[in-house]
Amino acid sequence: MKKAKSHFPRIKSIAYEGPGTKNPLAFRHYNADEVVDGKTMAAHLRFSVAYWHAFRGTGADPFGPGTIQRPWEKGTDAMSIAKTRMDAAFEFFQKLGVPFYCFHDRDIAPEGRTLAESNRNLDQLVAHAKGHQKATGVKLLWGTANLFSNRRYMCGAATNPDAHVFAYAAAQVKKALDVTQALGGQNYVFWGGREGYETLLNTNLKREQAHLAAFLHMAVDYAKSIGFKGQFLIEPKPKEPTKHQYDFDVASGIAFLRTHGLEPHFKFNIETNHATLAGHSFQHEIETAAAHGLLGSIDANAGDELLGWDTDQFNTNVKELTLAMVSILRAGGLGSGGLNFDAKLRRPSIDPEDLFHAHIGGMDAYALAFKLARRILADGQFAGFLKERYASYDTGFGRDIAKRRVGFRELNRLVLTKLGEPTPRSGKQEYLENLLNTYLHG
Ligand code: XUL
Ligand code: CO
Repeated sequence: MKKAKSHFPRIKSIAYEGPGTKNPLAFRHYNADEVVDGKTMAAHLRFSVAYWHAFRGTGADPFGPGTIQRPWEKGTDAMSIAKTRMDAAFEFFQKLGVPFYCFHDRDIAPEGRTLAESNRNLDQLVAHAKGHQKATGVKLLWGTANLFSNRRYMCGAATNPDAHVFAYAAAQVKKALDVTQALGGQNYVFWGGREGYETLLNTNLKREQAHLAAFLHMAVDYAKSIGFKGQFLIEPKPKEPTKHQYDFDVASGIAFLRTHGLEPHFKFNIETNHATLAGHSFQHEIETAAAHGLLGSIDANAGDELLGWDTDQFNTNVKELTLAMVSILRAGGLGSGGLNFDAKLRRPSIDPEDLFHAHIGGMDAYALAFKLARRILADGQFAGFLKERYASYDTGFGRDIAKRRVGFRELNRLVLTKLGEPTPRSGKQEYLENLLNTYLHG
């Protein structure tokens, strides 16, 4: 590939300079090559840049068009702009030092007038991406299809009342799977932004959910037929853009997967801001998935406590991330998943340099959280507390309960003849919160 001109001429590769550095374009905690437990930090954290925000985000909101104008978005030919944009993207990935990126089909190549034309456009950009991946070593964490922007999907894709739209979506996902496989994508994500409803007056909820299940079974069958080995991921979100989305949260996702025999084929891609929109903490969603062996990947971002929508901000809340990392590490990590920055710049953050500040902040916050979580787990104080708290289930009648060896009759007899009234024990929440703070703030 010929050496193109730099799109970020003023920015050098971002280096690790340690916590003492005053350089805002350096890492203070993320040291990609540092080996921890036989693996580099890069391999532990598996950071990824989201193409749609970093390279398609314009800062547009419902009250005004985009504010972010990139120098590489020049010209009138959509295909050549797409290629130059991709050149800029890979320069960014490389300078930032992320091992992965993620995209929707329509992020990287413009949609054509027909599906065949869209596919041809995509093929050209996939060939371009292949060259860049080879030259830089940056890999595809996951691919996905945009089944929510085009007006044909206004009433859903797989849950559309019109089977014609279902068929179109199936054809689009077939291609997206081909493309993800061609680029060595390690996962494939289903986020059903419009798989839900606005009103039950026009919606057959049961049929729509059955159609969604049929769609996902078709995807599983097709992936098998082409030998795609990547992990399928469901990304739950309760609402937005639809009023009610079917993959509401991890718990309802598990029920859906089990009901329709899909559980062996899927794990969850958990997004921080989606968790909070569902009324959960980020850690709750991670723990719920982990409890079922279904923790797959993370869309790393944050909401705003005062706003009730998906603000997709970069997360610099070390406390929230430390708790999340404790749960992720306790679950054995993310496997083929990673930490994908599904996060965007604020509307007034218009400098190309802001892209670096945003990702550096997100990566450093996660790296610090990773280190703190490892210390918390190594010290074992919280684990010891938990073990003690449930110890009554480890022996005697408690163990019989856990092993389901006793029933109401036996326990009734036991309480009446031997146990009597239980002695309440403190939950020690304040003590534990203070203990957590000793790790966060010394
Ligand atoms: C939207 C969202 C999507 C998915 C991929 O809220 O998170 O960008 O991550 O379709
Ligand atoms: Co997401």
